[in-house]
Amino acid sequence: MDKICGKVISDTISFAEFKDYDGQIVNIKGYIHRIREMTGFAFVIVRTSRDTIQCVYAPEFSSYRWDDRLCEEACVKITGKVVSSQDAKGNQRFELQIHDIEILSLPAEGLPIVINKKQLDNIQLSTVLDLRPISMRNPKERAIFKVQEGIARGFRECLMQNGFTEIRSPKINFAGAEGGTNIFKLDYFGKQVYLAQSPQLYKQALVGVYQKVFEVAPVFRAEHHDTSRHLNEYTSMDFEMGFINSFEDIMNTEVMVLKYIMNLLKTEYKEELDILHIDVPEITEVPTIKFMDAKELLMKKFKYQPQDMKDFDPAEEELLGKYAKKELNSDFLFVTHYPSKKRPFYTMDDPADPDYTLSFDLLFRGLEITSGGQRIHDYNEQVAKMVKCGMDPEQFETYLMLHKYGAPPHGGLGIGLERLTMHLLGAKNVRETTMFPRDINRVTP
Ligand code: AMO
Repeated sequence: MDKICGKVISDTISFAEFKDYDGQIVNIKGYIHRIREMTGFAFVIVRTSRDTIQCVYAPEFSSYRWDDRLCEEACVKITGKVVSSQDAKGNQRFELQIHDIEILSLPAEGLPIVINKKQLDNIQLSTVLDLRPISMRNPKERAIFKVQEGIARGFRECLMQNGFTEIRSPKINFAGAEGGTNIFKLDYFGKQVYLAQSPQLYKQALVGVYQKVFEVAPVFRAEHHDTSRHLNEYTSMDFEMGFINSFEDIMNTEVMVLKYIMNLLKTEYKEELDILHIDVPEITEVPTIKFMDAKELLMKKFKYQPQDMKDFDPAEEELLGKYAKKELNSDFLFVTHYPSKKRPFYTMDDPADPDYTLSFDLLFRGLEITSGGQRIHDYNEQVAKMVKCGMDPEQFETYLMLHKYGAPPHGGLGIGLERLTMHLLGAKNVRETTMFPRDINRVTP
């Protein structure tokens, strides 16, 4: 009987390993990204998981005979010799002198768009999204989501290193956590349930178990409008921490996490940052401003007449972003103490002024990327707030177990991964930084 012992033997090397194999014969596997036929030789650019590798074919150093079936997007195994040289700036460059090409698979058809340029030129976003499985093969598109991987990885790594436990909350829920009309209703064997708007109720419950928890997972918002910053499904990076001294502990933890993420990107995602020309923000400290002071600033300094004194519109966020950059030299700005009427039922009111809350948003280059704050931990206080919000506490019996049976002072936040990526890249539409976006008009691919 054959047995599988988990020993993985690789017969190929990555481009990063080329420097260790200078002058040696190696194998690589990948897609043919481009073929450039020259007189007497040809460049075959091979796209591997993260790189594009220049391979050179010339009959003088290869007994291989060119196969006319070779074409773009053919999957191949290439055997060749690693050859190094220096470019004009003195940097070491590597290429592969082809000795043999084995065709592993051939595409059935030619691609409907050109993907082998540096970026997708003159292709509308809707087409890029319609063709995501292949448009993402373009090195620039691919880099976007590698950077996004780095952000989520940094969030997870940093919190794990700081004693947080990773949790999994259900996405089919008995009630909404965030209020509002943007909730998807679901028929669950004849019963009405809802798709999770956030892991809020569960991350709070689990503070009662693990004290510090986090989750990176999809959440659902039935957004009725088509905007450049709203998705119907997005990835929420949440954490919740117990035994806090004040809601500033949460903001400090977020700044620590953001510093970690930016540093990780700079060290391990340099290639992608270069491809995307990303300007990684320097974070030393993040300024804060109270909500009402921000409103006053908008009115006095920018002569902006707000429509809504309980929240910001996108233009106000943009102005605050400009103010933070120009006057405070920061890409980030915490706005704290939002009005009680605009924050969800679980938010703790400020004891010094109960019309406002111990909550905050974080703006990044003029866009809200985070909401967070301290939560109510006292049972009676939470029940009273629910009643005040017109909710039925009985419906939330399982949520209230936390409060009834003992909850520490606690709080947390949620960061929209796609929004953070969007403003890191300077993209105009959140769909550009969403692998397979779901919006009011799109559920495919
Ligand atoms: P909130 O509803 O403000 O707070 O969401 C937190 C963050 O999620 C992102 N976000 C979105 N991203 C894309 N499309 C959307 N439709 C969308 N809606 C929100 C934003 C936002 O800042 N439970 C609280 C968080 C907490 O207090 O812990 C919550 O979900 O970046």
